[in-house]
Amino acid sequence: MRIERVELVRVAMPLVRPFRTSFGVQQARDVLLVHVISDVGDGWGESAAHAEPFYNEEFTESAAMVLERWLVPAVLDGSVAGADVGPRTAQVKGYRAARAGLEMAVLDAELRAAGMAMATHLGGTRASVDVGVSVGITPTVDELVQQVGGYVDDGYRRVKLKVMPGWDVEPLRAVRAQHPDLALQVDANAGYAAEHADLIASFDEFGLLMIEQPYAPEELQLHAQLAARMSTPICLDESILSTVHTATALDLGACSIVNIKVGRVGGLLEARRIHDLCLERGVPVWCGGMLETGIGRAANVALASLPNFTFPADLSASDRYWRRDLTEPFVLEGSQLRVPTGPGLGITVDRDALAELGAVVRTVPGAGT
Ligand code: NPG
Repeated sequence: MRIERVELVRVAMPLVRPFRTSFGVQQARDVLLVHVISDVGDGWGESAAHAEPFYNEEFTESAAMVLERWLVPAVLDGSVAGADVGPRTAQVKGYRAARAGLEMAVLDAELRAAGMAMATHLGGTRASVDVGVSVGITPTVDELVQQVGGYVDDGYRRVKLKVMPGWDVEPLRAVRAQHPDLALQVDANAGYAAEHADLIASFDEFGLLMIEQPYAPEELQLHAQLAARMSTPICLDESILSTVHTATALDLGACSIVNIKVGRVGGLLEARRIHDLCLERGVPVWCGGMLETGIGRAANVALASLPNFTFPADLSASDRYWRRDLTEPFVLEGSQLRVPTGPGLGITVDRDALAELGAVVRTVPGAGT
């Protein structure tokens, strides 16, 4: 296809409740969408970058700028397919969430034109995927127990708790006491350091599915030491940026489960390569979330339908995040989300919702270029 222009759509989406992690609190998402207009039709993508560079280096403003100046111009010449976005933009280092948004939009346009669903294109094998809910840090343990209870009542059968030094054993004990059989896991977002090893090892008593990213992304040796002394599996998120990072982490014994996020690894196609590598090595994976709108969620659900996505995904129903999503809402069925079957991402972007939320559009190439 030939890409005529790309719209970078920025929209502030208030969350239904604030989301606190070890690195900060979010009240709203500064969402960046990529809308590709081509000779075969259009396509949508979402960049997972957040307003601040607190999860990793990227942030919405930087993602938008890199898209406008380098990534989009790299796909404006000649014929281009989704699979070309990575190679064509390889000169740009990092900015994986920005690149992932562009690749998603090009793939969406290509597959819409071909009449093929994203899940089919990626090799998905499931019609619905198991999902869980990620619960942020709350002002009190009572509020946490109440929130978890509410989500369990909604149907979620797997809960992930955010932990950090000072917010771990006590909340875990309280939630476990109320839900002895719940599939429970924790995520530290790199909030711990070497001196916390004994404390983290004590989480074994809670029968967790896994502990996600206790230490800083580069601390592969520390993760390996922890993995060697714990019965609870270690899962890596922030450490895993590519297939190479995955192979290195596995070789070192730094993790036995991998969280795959489209934005963190630079796109759906690299996500699939990591999935394939882990499948070959007998390592289960699951799909992480970055509080996406229905656009990014549709891509995540398609990815999570691949066979080695063994653990429930961090993909909740639209109403866990938004009063009004930017697409038809994703609805919980049991503890699952249905994989869209329509062409491309299989969703329709709600332009009225975008307009009501005051979305700002920049077109590349802009007038006069
Ligand atoms: O349901 O999309 C979701 C959120 C899942 O907890 C979640 N994401 O570190 O995995 C994470 C975390 C996150 C949230 C990261 C906000 C960055 C910002």
